[in-house]
Amino acid sequence: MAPSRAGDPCSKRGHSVRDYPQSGRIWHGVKQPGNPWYDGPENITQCPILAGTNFTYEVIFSDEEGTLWWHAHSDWTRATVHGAIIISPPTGTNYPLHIKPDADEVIVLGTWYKVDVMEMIEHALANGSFPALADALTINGQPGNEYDCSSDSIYRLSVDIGKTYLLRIINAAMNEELFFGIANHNLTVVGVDAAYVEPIDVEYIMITPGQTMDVLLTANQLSRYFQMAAYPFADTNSPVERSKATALLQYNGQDGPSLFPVPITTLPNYDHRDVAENFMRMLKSLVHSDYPIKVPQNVNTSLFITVSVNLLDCNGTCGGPNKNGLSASLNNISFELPQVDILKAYEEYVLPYPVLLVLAYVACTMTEFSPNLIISSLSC
Ligand SMILES: [Cu+2]
Repeated sequence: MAPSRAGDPCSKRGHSVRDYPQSGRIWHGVKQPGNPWYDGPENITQCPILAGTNFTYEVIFSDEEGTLWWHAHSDWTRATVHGAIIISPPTGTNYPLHIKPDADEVIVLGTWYKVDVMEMIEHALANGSFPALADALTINGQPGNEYDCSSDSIYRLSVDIGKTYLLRIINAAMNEELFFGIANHNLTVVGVDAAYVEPIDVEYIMITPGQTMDVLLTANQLSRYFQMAAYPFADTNSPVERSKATALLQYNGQDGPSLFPVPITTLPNYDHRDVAENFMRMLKSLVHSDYPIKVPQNVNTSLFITVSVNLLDCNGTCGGPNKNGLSASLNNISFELPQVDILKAYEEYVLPYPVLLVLAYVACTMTEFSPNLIISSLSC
């Protein structure tokens, strides 16, 4: 997607995803005030884009600055088409603090499946089982040299010594929280989800699915090649991906064999929970006069919200743990699409959209658990 300026509207044409009968596009993290009709989830805020047709979205940017992304949004179609949204500071202004990168680079971390992801998730939903694990993790579409036959197509990021690069890192993986780092290079995180944060210097980041991070990298080393890697963090008993995607940071004008890059040794074990938690605790919004943070000072009500994947007793017929079925919930209440057609109700009864959402919520909370309720909320 072409770079946008903060506050600009923008149009984008969304085509149906090839091979799938219907889809939508979501502008992940764009707040779109008063514009939910162009947000993307089909049958909630828009009709699906049918195969062979297209639909032009109007995307409204407000106070986002930095990196976001878009993706197909029908069940698991986001594993297929997705891309970066880059939002520059408004015309006439610049990045806050001392952020003056010499160049930008988008780094998309992803997952790759050999199976048809839509067939696979349909099977998992019907069966109450875990969805299949990815066949590979990827960095800008390439799995790297730790997978068979992938050395030739490894992703390479070329840099000049002495320059600073703004890496716009997007975790587009379906479910994996990922550690990411570059051998012998510190990273300075300056933005998360298109909002600036107090800069933090780290050896690696931990980025969750759907999240974006703007990270400064200074090319200050003397070898030719350095390994970069993405590796899952998962402190769970559920099946998890345990492979590693690799790529190369390569210095222009330096010599050295590419088969033996300086290896990355600082990534923690996949289940290193303290490390992941410490990293998340370090992230704080930037306090800056040009970017005021309006945090409410008085809290009237505390909300306790538990996000879970429950086990559903289905008399030994399901494919989850101990032949139970998996079912996602918020505070032990799962979601099922309401019988009311929200779009139609809006058109025919002209109820305000918030009222319809409340009605939909009431309808949903009255719904009993059923095995096919692992909905796309697991994704975004
Ligand atoms: Cu999303």
